Amino acid sequence: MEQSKRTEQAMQSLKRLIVSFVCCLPMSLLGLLIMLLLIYNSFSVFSLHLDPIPPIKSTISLTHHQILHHHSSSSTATSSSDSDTSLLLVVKETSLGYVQKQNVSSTRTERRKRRLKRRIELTSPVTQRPQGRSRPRFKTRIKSFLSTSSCESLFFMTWISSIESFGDRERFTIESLFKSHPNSCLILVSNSLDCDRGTLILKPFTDKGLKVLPIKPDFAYIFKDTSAEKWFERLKKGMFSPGVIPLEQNLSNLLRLVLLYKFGGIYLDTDVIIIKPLSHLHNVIGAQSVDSITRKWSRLNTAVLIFDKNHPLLKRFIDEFSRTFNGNKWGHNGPYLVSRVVGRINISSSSSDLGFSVLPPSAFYPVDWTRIRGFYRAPANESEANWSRKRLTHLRKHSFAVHLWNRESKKLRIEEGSIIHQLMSDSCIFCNSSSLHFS
Ligand SMILES: *C1O[C@H](CO)[C@@H](O)[C@H](O)[C@@H]1NC(C)=O
Ligand SMILES: *[C@@H]1O[C@H](CO)[C@@H](O)[C@H](O)[C@H]1NC(C)=O
Ligand SMILES: *[C@@H]1O[C@H](CO)[C@@H](O)[C@H](O)[C@H]1NC(C)=O
Ligand SMILES: *[C@@H]1O[C@H](CO)[C@@H](O)[C@H](O)[C@H]1NC(C)=O
Ligand SMILES: *[C@@H]1O[C@H](CO)[C@@H](O)[C@H](O)[C@H]1NC(C)=O
Ligand SMILES: *[C@@H]1O[C@H](CO)[C@@H](O)[C@H](O)[C@H]1NC(C)=O
Repeated sequence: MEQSKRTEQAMQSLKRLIVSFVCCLPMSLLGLLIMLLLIYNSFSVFSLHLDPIPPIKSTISLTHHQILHHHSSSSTATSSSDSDTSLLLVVKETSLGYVQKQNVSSTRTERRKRRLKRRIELTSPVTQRPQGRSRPRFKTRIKSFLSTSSCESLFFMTWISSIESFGDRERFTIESLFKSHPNSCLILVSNSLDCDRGTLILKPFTDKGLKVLPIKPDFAYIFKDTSAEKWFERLKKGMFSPGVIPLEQNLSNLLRLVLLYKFGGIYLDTDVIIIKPLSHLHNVIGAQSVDSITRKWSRLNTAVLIFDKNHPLLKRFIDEFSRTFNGNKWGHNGPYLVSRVVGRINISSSSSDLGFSVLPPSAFYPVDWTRIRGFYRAPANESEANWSRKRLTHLRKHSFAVHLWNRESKKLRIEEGSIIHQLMSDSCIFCNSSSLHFS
């Protein structure tokens, strides 16, 4: 009796030990593993059979905002004057090149596969645990969060990266979100923030009564009943070969689409500052650039997405992702993907009503990534100060959010008096982010 109790206690503490180990295992290792899996996937996914897409429908529902016309080039009729679109086609048609199909019967591959499987089981309880525990846990946690939170609107962010790399600037996106939407809820889907350390990072928000839930993704559950399900099955079954880089971005591209498709709401990248409430926007995607001659959008972006649950456009995005995924090309599965899909929609066809709007760049992408640098610098003289003032007035009037293009801007210091500094001062809650300190 005594002994069995002691054994049980020992088992309990062992379990706790394993769980805490798994939780705080360096995410870089997990990232590396999944990435390697991805490489296998990138050549096997092309053999996926997918159901044909239903007939294309679309009509633009007007908001108070100026709506850009759809870029109505069919895939063959792209004019060479539109460099963005031609670039799109080039990207789309490049083949996988060096990735070779492996000889499955090779014992080396088999061994690799077994080793990988074992390591995934160790590092990722979420993706591998068969059914039972993890699935209902994700689902029930989200359900109970939503049912107890009375959310005015629902936000999603994803962080499929290490907890160490979640810094002040990422946290600031959350600050700006709650500044404009204090009664909303945020579901932060993350493989690294759903543990004690993550809870601590978010504690300033929860202490203020702001509703944020960090939750580990159960990909099998999230992707279920979409075309991403098969894609993910293949990813999981995949072998891995050494080489190539980050899965995070690719997976995050898919995750945002499926989360909105399943739950509906507002998706935000972690390098966005919200400057105005988004709550009255429905089913919108933002253009990041506009053709200077035709005034039609030339590229859409996915850093901010606002869609109802089960929206047919999201389904098309997901289908396109599953069908054309290419882990070797930057942007192919994100901004280029949505541009491809929306570009194929014929809005003049009157029978169509997908019901979504394309907002002009001023809505979410008021500054191009090539010019973001200027937003971080303090004005050097009077005429720059004048320009900066005008720009700010314009932003406050016409923009809902500012995408900061983290890839370009994360190393930039935020100078006092710069546009970004002033926007951050407007949108902060704690106003003590280290980015706002200038000693
Ligand atoms: C998936 O990974 C990236 C591209 O950014 C490649 O460099 C990786 O190269 C991969 N793709 C993405 C993110 O689309
Ligand atoms: C795979 O490897 C085995 C043994 O190494 C060989 O007999 C077989 O022909 C190979 N198959 C292919 C498709 O290369
Ligand atoms: C900012 O303030 C919050 C809430 O008062 C606090 O929890 C957090 O540690 C502070 N952060 C910094 C960087 O000082
Ligand atoms: C779009 O639809 C209209 C009306 O159905 C049709 O006349 C037109 O040819 C279509 N355009 C393209 C590019 O498919
Ligand atoms: C202000 O500074 C910019 C760049 O530093 C310079 O190009 C511009 O001529 C200056 N304007 C005036 C009025 O000094
Ligand atoms: C800046 O704006 C002020 C007031 O609007 C104006 O008087 C001044 O001439 C402007 N300075 C420059 C260098 O444009």
